Order: sequence, then structure tokens, then C-alpha cells
Amino acid sequence: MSRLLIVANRLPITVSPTEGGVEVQRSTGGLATGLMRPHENSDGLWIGWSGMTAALDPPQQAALDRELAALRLVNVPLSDDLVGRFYEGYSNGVLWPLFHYLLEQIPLQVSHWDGYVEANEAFAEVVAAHYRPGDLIWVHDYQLFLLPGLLRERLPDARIGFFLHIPFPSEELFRTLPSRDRLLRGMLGADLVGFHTPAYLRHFATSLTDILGHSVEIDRVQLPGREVRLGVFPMGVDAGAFASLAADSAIEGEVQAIRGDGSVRILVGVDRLDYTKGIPRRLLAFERMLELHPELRERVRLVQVAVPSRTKVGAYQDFRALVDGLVGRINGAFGTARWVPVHYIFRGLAEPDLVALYRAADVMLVTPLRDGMNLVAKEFVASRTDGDGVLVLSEFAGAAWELPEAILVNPYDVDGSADLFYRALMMPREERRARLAPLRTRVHTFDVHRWVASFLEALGEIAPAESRALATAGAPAARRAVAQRVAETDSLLLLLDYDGTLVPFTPTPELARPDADLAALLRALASRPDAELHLVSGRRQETLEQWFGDLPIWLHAEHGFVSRDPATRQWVPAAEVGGSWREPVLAMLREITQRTPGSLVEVKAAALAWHYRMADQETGARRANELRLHLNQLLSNQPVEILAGNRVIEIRPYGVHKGRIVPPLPPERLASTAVVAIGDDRTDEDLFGALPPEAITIKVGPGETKARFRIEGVAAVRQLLRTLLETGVGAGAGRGVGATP
Ligand code: ADQ
Repeated sequence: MSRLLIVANRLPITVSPTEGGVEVQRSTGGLATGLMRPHENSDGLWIGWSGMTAALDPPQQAALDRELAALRLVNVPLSDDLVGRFYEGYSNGVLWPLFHYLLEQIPLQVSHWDGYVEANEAFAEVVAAHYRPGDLIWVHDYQLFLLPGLLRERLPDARIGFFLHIPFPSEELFRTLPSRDRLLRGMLGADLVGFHTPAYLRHFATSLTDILGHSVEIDRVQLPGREVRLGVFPMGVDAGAFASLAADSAIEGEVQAIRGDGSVRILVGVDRLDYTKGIPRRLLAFERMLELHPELRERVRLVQVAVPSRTKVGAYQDFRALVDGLVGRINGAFGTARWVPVHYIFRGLAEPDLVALYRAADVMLVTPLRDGMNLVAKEFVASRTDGDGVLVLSEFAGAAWELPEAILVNPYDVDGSADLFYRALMMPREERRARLAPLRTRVHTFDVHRWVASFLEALGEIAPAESRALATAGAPAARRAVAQRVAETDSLLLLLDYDGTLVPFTPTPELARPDADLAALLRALASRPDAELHLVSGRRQETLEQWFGDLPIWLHAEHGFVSRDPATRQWVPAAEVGGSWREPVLAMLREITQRTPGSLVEVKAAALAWHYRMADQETGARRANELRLHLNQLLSNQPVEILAGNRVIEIRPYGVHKGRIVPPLPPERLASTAVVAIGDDRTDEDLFGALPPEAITIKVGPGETKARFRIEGVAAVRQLLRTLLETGVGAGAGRGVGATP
């Protein structure tokens, strides 16, 4: 079994300094309980912050080190200042409200990103220092979005999982974040990214498509040389533990004490005091119910437990005052000498007291404005071993997806909530039991242990890095192969695609002109006496002539439809230009361009192309499908082919493709020539296919390919070409070509 490295912002302990030592208490929260078992079984480590920023004296520090080592916990030391910026400032001041759709809580100017980066880097250093090959790394939550990416740089072969405990917001909201790209890239360092619900996964996938331009399949994203899996893993609670606690006779006594003679029905709320949990509107809805149903006065009571949380964040201090004010107002307006409508407890309760309260409740109110999952709802269900009690649950809690038999409320609708609270109080016994039974089965089946096991199983199923590397034969292997072949031979034939291979894609084709670096690189390659360089592109002859006309290289425009020999500098077409198909196709392309903002038509000598790189992704893809359908009908009897490239559809005469530019390679030439072809597009597959098996074919970026090797992008292509410059062709002498590993 692999060792498990759990990485979360906090260690599952609370540390309090004592005279000459420290007291370490284990946390009992859902995450801590759920992960403790695999932590202990796997002989692994739990890496996180201890919660301490104050310096300990040497005996205290020694005591803490001993305690941590015994529990296999590793502290990531964070200074007071860094915690202020990373945790309170960026994580809880910016990410938390934004991911919960509460834009008004976000500061006018987003700051402390630097602290966020610094803390994630501190985590990466500690994890990398403790990592051993074969370990599984499981990173948790929004404080550590960058960590998977930082770890991937340090540990390219590690298996890394990431789970987000809070919602992933709609892409339209997420994209307001200035650092959106870096956060997404950070997450994509993982091999598996998990969410509580399919909606969060969908939002994340849309962000990847619209912000980073990745194409996402339902449960995976293909990156250059690597795949990232996406999954839904709704987190559960330790239902068995809650059930046994609830059945304890001591708890039964406490339940009776809370319920008294049963003449006052009890509604219960249990939350961290957080503005996402919907406490003020819940209080307003309770107040409204008392207004609408005066007969309930002195007959119902709301017990609201709120555990103090994030007390150093400004928004939470104001929020506390708001809740205090509302409780005071309701109690002042409705209370009598023998009845207080809202019983407010501002502290955390020990687990037995919590379970007693869950058991005593007639109605459990879980009404967050937005919540990743909400474990309180599940703890309530697990504790109701008596099979009774009503759960009122917000539509905007992740749990609603799994617990639809609850009474679902829109917490923003105060009047509607008041009606539903009333309905829950009045619900007949049979209905209460009928609704609770399926909830109980689900909460027990999909408990926290099942959650941990299914995530780790999915992560464990991902092929270990070595076999992934073999399957894709990445950049280091390509560089080694090129170096070796160059050393064995005495001439070099280089066949290079342009867009997406030598330069990155740009919004419009004319922006992708060669930069000075590239021009110098091509010139240097072309001036080697032993090298023959071919540039083969889908572009027009005029463009290639303008950009590369003065280089002594072969130019092939329009995928090889027209070529220029460096000796004669004459452009020669491969087939007759024209055809009756052009006019109607052009009309069709113009019409679709008018309907698709951001798309454009390119008219070439032989071919016509419709580019939709700048169009809205969804519309672009839909229109491209539509266009292909119409073109297929229109052109069924014509000697043309329709080619779907990278956000472009091209219509060109049949049989003219990049493969035809390959110069004759009789056996004697092949034996003495290193043939290297590099391209990123579907059209380059024709080139790869036309080359003999000895050729070194290299695909740039993701997607299916006939090529033998794959490298990740333009920068890596240029690096490989630079290596070629540094290495003389070997004339069979096997001259030292140090492949960069
Ligand atoms: P939280 O926002 O902390 O967690 P939640 O899932 O409800 O929210 O978990 C709270 C935990 O704290 C529960 O185990 C509960 O028993 C305990 N708790 C709350 N109030 C308490 C009180 N007054 N006294 C004692 N204990 C109290 C984040 C996300 C959630 C997601 C979890 C797990 O915000 O949406 O469900 O992570 O992924």
C-alpha cells in the first residue's frame, strides 16, 4: 500500500502552550475523523500548519516536536504576518466570499496574493522534503489551490489528488478574480481533482475551457503529455459514530432535559458563525413565522448554536454584531416572562451535547446561503436513530443534491422559508418518518469512510508516472532520440509546422508573425551546411514570402499546395487552382461569420478557411459542427476535403496535404540523414504519416497522434531546436551530443 501524505491548511490538532510543555488535543471535525483512519493505516504523514505562530520556548518546542512525531504530523511553520496575509487576507477575505457568491464581502481591492503564493510555496517545500517515490499526495481545499502545481514542478512523477471542500462558483463569477489563471493552473498540477457535486465540477470545467482554452471531456482534461481526471466525491460523516453516540443512555437523559414536558416544539440551528450559513435570514424567517402564526408563541423555541469562527477577519466581527442584534430584537419583541423565543449559544458544543441537541430537535434548520456540502445536515440525519425529526435544508447546500427528501428551501426567500418552517413543524408523523428513512440509508451508506476510500481508489487507479511517461514518450525522450540520431548521421532534414509549433496561437492569424528570437533560430539552422529546412504551413504564400522570403529554406504554403525551392525562389503550385465549389463555399463561410462574432474567413489560393479562435467557445464549437454538416451536403460530389483543425475548418482540394512535401528519401539518403518533423495540428498527421518509420516525428501538445514523441509547447520546440544548433551533425562518429534530461 502506498504511503498517504495528507496536506491540509491545518493539522488535525489544537496546541496550547503550558508551563514547560504543550497540550495537544486532537480535533474531532469531519475531515479530521474521516482522514485519521487512512492516515494511521497507511503509515503516512499529515502535513499542515499547527495553528501556532507565537514562538515557543525550547522545552515547549521539544514537547511539541515529540507529540507531532508520535502522531506522524508535520508542521508547516507560518509566521503571524504570513497567516494574516495568506489565511485571513486572501483565503478567507477573498476566495471564501467569492466562491460562496457573496461578492459584497470582497474588499474593493484584492490584496495579499503575495502571501497566498508565499504560503503555498512554504507548503510545497515541506511536502517535497518529505516525499518518497510511490507516495500518494492528497491536497485539501481552497487555501492550497497553487500547491498541486508547485508540487508538480518539484515532483513531476508524483501522484497528486486535490479535493475542494467549498463550492466551485460559476465561471462568470470565478473569472472576476485577477489571479484566475494561476489558480486554475495550480489545480491542474493534480492528477485527480475532486468536488462535492456535479455542478461544481461543471463550473470548473467551463472555467478551464473559457479561461485557459482547454477542451474538457466529462471527467478529464488532456494537457500536453498528461491527463487530469475530474470527479465527484460527496463527503459524508462518520455516521456509525454519531449513531452509537445517539443511542447512548446518557444522551437520552440530556435529550429529555432539553425537551422538557414536550409542550414547546424545538427548532435547531448549528453552525460556525459565518456569513455563508444564512443565520440572519433564518432568524428573520423564524420571526416572520411568529408574526403569521401567533398561536405558536410560547409553543416553539429556536435553539441556535454558533461557534465563533475567523474572529480576526473584519467581516466576521461585523457579522457577529448583526446576529446579536437580530436575536435581541426578536427576543425583545416576542419574549414573555416565561418564554424566550431564540435560545442563542455563542460557542462550540462538545460532540455529546451536539448529538443530544440533534436528537431533541423537532425541526433541524440548515439554511446556508451557499455551502460546499454541509455536514451538520448529515450529522443530524445520522443521529436520528429514532427515525423521527424533520430536516429543512437550503437548496444552495451541496448536501441538497444528495438529500432531496428533506424540505428544501430558498434561504433568500424569507417569507417562503417562514412557510416551510411552519410546514415542517406541522408535518404529520408518518410523513416525517417516510422522508427521514431514505436520508438515513444514504447518509449511512455514503459515509466519510466511503468518501475517503472512493477518492483514494480513483487516485490509486491513475497510472504511476513512469508508465505514463512511457506511453507518451515526452520531451526528454524526444531530445534524447534527436541527439542520438543526429550523432549517427551526417545530414539533417527538418520539417517544421509554423502556428502552434514555432509560435503560440494568437487571436488573429496576422498577429503570429515571427519574433526576432525565432527568426535568428531559423536563420542559424538554415545556415548549417548539412541541414535542409522545410517550413510547412497552412498559411498563404504571400505571408510566408513576406516573413521568411529571405531565408535559404524550403517554404510550403497552404499545407503543401504551393512550394518554394530556396535555390530558384519560385513558387510552384501542386495542382490547378480554382474549382466551381469555391463560390458557394465562400458564401456559406461569409454567412456563418456574420452570425458568429469573433470568427473570420481566410481566402487562400487553393483553400478556404473559417477560423473561430476568438469566438465564444460554445457558440464557436456549435457553429463549426453546423458548418461541417452543411459543407458535407454541399460538397459530397466535389474533389475537395473538409478538415477540422485547431479552431479552424478548412476546405481544400483533395489530395493536397502536408504529406506531399516530403522530399524523396531513397535508402542511402535515409541511412545518412536525421529526419525530424514537428507539428501540432491534425494537418501535421499527414506529414507524420508520409515519413518512414526511422523519422523522428514529434507532436506538440495534447490529442491523438501518429507521432512517436510528444512535447508540451512552443517553448519546448524552440529549446529542442536550440539543442540541435549546439550539436554538430556527427558524421557517424557519435560525437558527444549531451541530451538535456
Ligand atoms: P464548514 O464550513 O466548517 O466546512 P460543515 O460542513 O457544516 O461546514 O462542517 C462544520 C462542522 O463543525 C460539523 O462537523 C459540525 O458538527 C461542527 N460544528 C458546527 N457548528 C458547531 C457548533 N456550534 N458546535 C460544535 N460543532 C459545530 C467546509 C465547507 C462545507 C463542507 C465541509 C466538508 O464549508 O460545505 O461540508 O467543509 O467538506
